[in-house]
Amino acid sequence: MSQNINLLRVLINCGEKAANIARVCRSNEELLALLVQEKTGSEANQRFEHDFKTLADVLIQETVKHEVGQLFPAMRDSILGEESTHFTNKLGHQITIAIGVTEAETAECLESVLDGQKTAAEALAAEVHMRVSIDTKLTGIPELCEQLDYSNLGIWIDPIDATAEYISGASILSDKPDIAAAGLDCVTVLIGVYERDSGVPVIGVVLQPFGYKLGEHDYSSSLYWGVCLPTLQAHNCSFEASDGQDKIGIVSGSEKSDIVQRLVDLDYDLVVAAGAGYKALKVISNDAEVYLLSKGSTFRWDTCAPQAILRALGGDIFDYADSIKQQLPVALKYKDPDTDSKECGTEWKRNANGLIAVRDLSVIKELLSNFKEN
Ligand code: 2IP
Ligand code: CA
Repeated sequence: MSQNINLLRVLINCGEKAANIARVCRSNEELLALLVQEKTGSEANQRFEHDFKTLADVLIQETVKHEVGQLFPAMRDSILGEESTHFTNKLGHQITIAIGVTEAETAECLESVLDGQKTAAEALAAEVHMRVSIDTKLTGIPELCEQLDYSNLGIWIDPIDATAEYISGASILSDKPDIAAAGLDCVTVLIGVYERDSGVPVIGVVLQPFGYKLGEHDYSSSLYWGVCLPTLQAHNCSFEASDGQDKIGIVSGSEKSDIVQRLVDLDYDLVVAAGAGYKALKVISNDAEVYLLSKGSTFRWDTCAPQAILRALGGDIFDYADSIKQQLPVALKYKDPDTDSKECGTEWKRNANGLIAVRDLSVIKELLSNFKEN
């Protein structure tokens, strides 16, 4: 069955459904109250052993798993994300977040997690079961090669990247017109497909659920996709090239000061922005030449999707420490670990050595020759 269904279209629709769920949690009064309780740490929040934002994350992750797993059964067990599906409600009951066959079943499951908040549970379930076909509004989505081996494909999902920005909601601009420093702009949904044998990311879908402001509390998504398969390279990211006047580097607010200084010495005009996905997206959109992170604070779900898009554009995301050590660009890979390391908790999921994301490969060459090991 999956031969006739286009995986990219399915992922685009899943991403938009994820964005809908993210938006609903901020526009539905009851759901927003749960998010805000979390922000203020009010007593009411103690009702949940897990925070509400984690519920939104898990729900999105499970929705994507459910939809892709149904259409592409060979991929079902290789759809991975950050969150576990187990929740404990205030009565101490363990509940597994599961997408039901019907909307009512999903609502019932959510209601037990949400401690009887029926309206909120129903609003979320309605989004989960909504039919989304945003792909039909888009042009240029390619047919994928028929011989795609789905059993060799895995998915990393970050349902809501930059969760702190998602909850706070406040927007803060940077001093560059097209780069936000913090807030809803920095929130992204990241869905990346990688080849399990080679570990190479091949399809990426990145959405900003709050990409376009339509009204005071009304937003629509901006959507970016890229495919970099051996026989097909395609994307929807044809942005104007930068004017070459400023060399912009984008970094985390927690980047080490000596790294920042090195970039400044290389004439980078540095911008601090929240969200690993957002920073990579700013490289995709030509607003920054490089996103450099010298430490291991991102995970596979943060990078798989934007890396696939960057590869479709001729760029890539590289392992920071390894590339410097070898004085060669070493791309991040997503190979499944052996059983032993899987048992070591989350460590194998971390991009432990930091990263360098570029759209133009000449940028990494210059960086490597100037970032020699101490
Ligand atoms: C986070 C989020 C943070 C980022 C961190 C990610 O993911 O993107 O913003 O830190 O690396 O893991 P920074 O903003 O300093 O780059 P999440 O919000 O999903 O935990
Ligand atoms: Ca993340």
